[in-house]
Amino acid sequence: MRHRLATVFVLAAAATAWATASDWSRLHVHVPDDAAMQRLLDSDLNIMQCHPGCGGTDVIAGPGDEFKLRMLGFDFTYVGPMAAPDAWAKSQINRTAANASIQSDEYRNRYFTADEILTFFENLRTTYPVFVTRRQIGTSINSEPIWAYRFGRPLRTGGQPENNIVFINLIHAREWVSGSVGMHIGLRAAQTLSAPQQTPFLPNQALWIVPITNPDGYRFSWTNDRYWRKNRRRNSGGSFGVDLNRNFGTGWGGGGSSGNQSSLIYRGTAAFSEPESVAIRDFAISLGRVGAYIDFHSFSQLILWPWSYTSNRAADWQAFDAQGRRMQTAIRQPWGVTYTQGQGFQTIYQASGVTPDWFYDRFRASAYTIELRDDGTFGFELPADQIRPTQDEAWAGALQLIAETPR
Ligand code: 0X9
Ligand code: ZN
Repeated sequence: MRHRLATVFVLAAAATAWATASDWSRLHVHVPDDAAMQRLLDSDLNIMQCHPGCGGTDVIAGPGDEFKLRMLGFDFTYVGPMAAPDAWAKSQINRTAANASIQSDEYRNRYFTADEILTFFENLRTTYPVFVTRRQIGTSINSEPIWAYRFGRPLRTGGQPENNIVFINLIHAREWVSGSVGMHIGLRAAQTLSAPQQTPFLPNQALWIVPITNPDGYRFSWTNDRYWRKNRRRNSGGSFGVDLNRNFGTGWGGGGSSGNQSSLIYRGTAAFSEPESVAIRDFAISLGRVGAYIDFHSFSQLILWPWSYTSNRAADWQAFDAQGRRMQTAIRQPWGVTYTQGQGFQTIYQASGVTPDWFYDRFRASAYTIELRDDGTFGFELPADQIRPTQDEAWAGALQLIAETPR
């Protein structure tokens, strides 16, 4: 009798697990041409990304999404189960208190919440007060401050104008390893500045890091939906979110962005309609000179340079190509992984209103999107044991760019 009860219990548990797993899946959708890709991107389906030569894209499919795909006329294959979007949040309910110490390796071994990331940066500021300062550059839709941290020697009045390098992290909420990379680069920058014989920084150079560009979205990806990408704007039609990386002014409104408010790549009502993009824009303009820029995303292991909104070559495309190769070589050093480099438009897909196009347009900065690990095996849910190598790769690439930015 006890046996039979146990069996019934196990079966019931298995049935529950199966029901949960079967509700969400990863599908590989066949995309025959650019028009079909735009159609998919204009829908409200949750797209993972198209990789070079993938001939399609993966979709995070919930209940009803397979039907939608069929209605839109797409063929697809089943790749595997996905966790429900709120499963992560549920698993965090009993999570123990934060340790955001900069002395421990914890930030290399697990993902940090928004509060932990900010505490980590505040710890950097109190530990290295001479070299690390901060500035509030704006406020999100949900009234959260957006911070930029400056890493550099103290400003000398009357000295040469600063040549600024700007890195931004977590513009896309679900790309969590971007936040881990921001912390690592911040710590390494502070450490090298306080050991002058090691520092790559010139006396008039400053590195600015925005640890969490999209704070509302990032918090939401922890509490409600692990696959959330956009900000948390309430759109006029009732849906939520503008893709901040389609909201910048250069090429705004073009291909590879969407006017559908429910789309993952919804561009907003106008260029710079969102407070988070305005924060980045006005902050950069206030700096006067920006020599280099990186926007850290995941995933696909890519180094992308302008333009992304057009297939036209940038005036400096040969310099980008050469520098991209040097960054690629640097990034390969720590773990032997090769990041593909090239112009954004041709290397992955057209995208209009992205941040590096604007930084290049406005400042003629050496402006990049770096897509961190992995190659799509785990995608946004990169296992924690890959945080450290990803951080090493990003720091290697950053060092190369910093060393090449004297102008
Ligand atoms: O689509 C994006 O915004 C970026 N990829 S992601 O999967 N992290 O969302 C890439 C933007 C860079 N440029 C081009 N797509 N050309
Ligand atoms: Zn992204």
